[in-house]
Amino acid sequence: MTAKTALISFQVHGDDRGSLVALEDGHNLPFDVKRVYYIYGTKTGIARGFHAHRKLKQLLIAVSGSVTIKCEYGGQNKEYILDKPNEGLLIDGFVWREMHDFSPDCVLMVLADEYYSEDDYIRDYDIFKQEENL
Ligand code: T46
Repeated sequence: MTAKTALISFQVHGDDRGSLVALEDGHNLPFDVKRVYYIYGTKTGIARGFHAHRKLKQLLIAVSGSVTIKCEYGGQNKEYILDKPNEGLLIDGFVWREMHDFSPDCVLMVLADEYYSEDDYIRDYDIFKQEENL
């Protein structure tokens, strides 16, 4: 099975003032971006996600702080710690994802290849497993 999750590193333009990362469609992003959202102020002990998408491609970047992303697809379980503003996790489509262990300063920015649509979500784990095995 083709990998549906992958870490991508971005070039850092650094100088004595600090650092800058640029993300551009058709250059260093794995898809054209239609939507950006960000998750922040997550309370201690709270986990988010617990769903899959039918088609959506997303790139998750912890631009501040850290978060653990748990992914499941094709019988594989993968865990990624995002803690670098110059690193993104690509999640391509049919992957069960959970977000855990947000640091208090975590700002998780997500780039997506489609507009928000609740129809693309599978929020029931049993349905995810059933559809995955079709
Ligand atoms: C994902 C993980 C990584 C919108 O109105 N527009 C949006 O673009 C999004 C993403 C959400 N919403 C609304 C829907 C809910 O009423 O914001 C509320 C919270 O969304 P949700 O509970 O789905 O958030 P998370 O953190 O569980 O999941 C989010 C994304 O929804 C999801 O696509 O992969 O982050």
